[in-house]
Amino acid sequence: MIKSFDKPIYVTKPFLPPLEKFCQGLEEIWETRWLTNNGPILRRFTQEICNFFEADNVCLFNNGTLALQIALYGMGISGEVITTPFTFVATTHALVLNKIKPVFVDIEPQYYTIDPEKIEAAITSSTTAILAVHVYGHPCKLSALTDIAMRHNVKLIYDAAHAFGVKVGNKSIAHFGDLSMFSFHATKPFHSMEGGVLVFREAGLKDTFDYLRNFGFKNEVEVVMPGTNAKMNEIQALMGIQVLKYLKKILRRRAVIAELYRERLKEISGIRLVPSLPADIKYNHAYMPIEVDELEFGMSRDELYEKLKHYNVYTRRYFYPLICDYACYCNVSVKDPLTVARRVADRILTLPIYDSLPLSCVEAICEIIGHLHHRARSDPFFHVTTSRVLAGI
Ligand code: T4K
Repeated sequence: MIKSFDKPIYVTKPFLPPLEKFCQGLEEIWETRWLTNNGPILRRFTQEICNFFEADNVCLFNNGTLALQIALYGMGISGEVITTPFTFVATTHALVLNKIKPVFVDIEPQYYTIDPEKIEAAITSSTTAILAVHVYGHPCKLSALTDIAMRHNVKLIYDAAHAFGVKVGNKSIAHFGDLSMFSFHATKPFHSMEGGVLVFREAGLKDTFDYLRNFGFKNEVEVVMPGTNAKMNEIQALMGIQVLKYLKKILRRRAVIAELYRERLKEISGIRLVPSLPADIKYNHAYMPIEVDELEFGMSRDELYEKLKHYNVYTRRYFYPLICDYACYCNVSVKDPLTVARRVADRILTLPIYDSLPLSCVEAICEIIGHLHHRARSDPFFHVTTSRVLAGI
């Protein structure tokens, strides 16, 4: 008898530092009464992030979306930008809110990152940049993208929201392209509750980003450009400092969980796992994506998603629908047929993964998936009940 979980298992659960340690940190804030506006804890956190990335050009923000929006604005990106439709909607919003036209091209089928072969055909005289996404933390095709960006003299910007802690060789992934944005949202392996950071090549952009996140102030009396308020506060910075201490442990644990999923799911027909990343990549296991092949598995991705809820397992369909299919973007003309992106968006499911997820739960989730597969293949009434559930009957 396959049992359901007593409590819901969500796709993620944020790591939290020991409460007493966090309270000790709060005492400093209570003493200084410095809550935001480039306080001492933010300055300390910024230094730690510089050390982490081994980079000088770093600027922290109150979330990743504003960081990306400001990056595009501060770099003067305009016209058209070639990007992926298989991402979180914030990637495209950051372009459109800057009055930039997103030009969607397809993804590659292995790791779901933008397909370099599709980019060149989409470049026009209005193209100013490529905005690629290290989706799920999978590194994009870095050298192919660098080559295209250089040959066409366009900027190469990475939405690295998922990729904190990812390394290529011994180098942080932040060292590729002109700029990378990492999200520190609560749902990420590393977080500061909300937050984000830009890591960039051109030192001259540092002042611009600092001004833009703080109303354009250069000093008390000079406003040098129109800016917004995108500052990280002291409590976010405190959370960031404390979570950073545990990063290695968090990533090690996620690797163990992912390995167990892979081991248990590899034999289930109709479940496709992402191929292991090349040996020189240090991966962060930010997500646990699988593809569901309806014919082989015996039920569709949506049926599986619904059925798992009956067992108290709340997976997510990151990233379905494709961005270009959202109501607010369906008027954007898309020339690429997006064959791979469409297939993947219809089949993708991200399973629960977080450092505190017990291995016994991973075993149980895989057992439930195996059981559902078996029933879908052998029980003639299974699909009838599932379609009633999907139709809300
Ligand atoms: N670019 C990309 C490629 C991104 O994926 C994102 C964000 C961004 C840019 C923008 O970065 P930020 O501005 O967010 O820094 C979540 C996150 O809010 C979002 O950060 C993330 N990507 C996106 C992929 O996922 P939702 O609406 O799906 O999350 P939500 O609230 O449904 O949370 C998922 C599950 O996590 C919940 O069912 C339970 C658990 N959870 C969540 C929160 C917030 C907790 O246990 N505790 C929590 O505090 O967007």
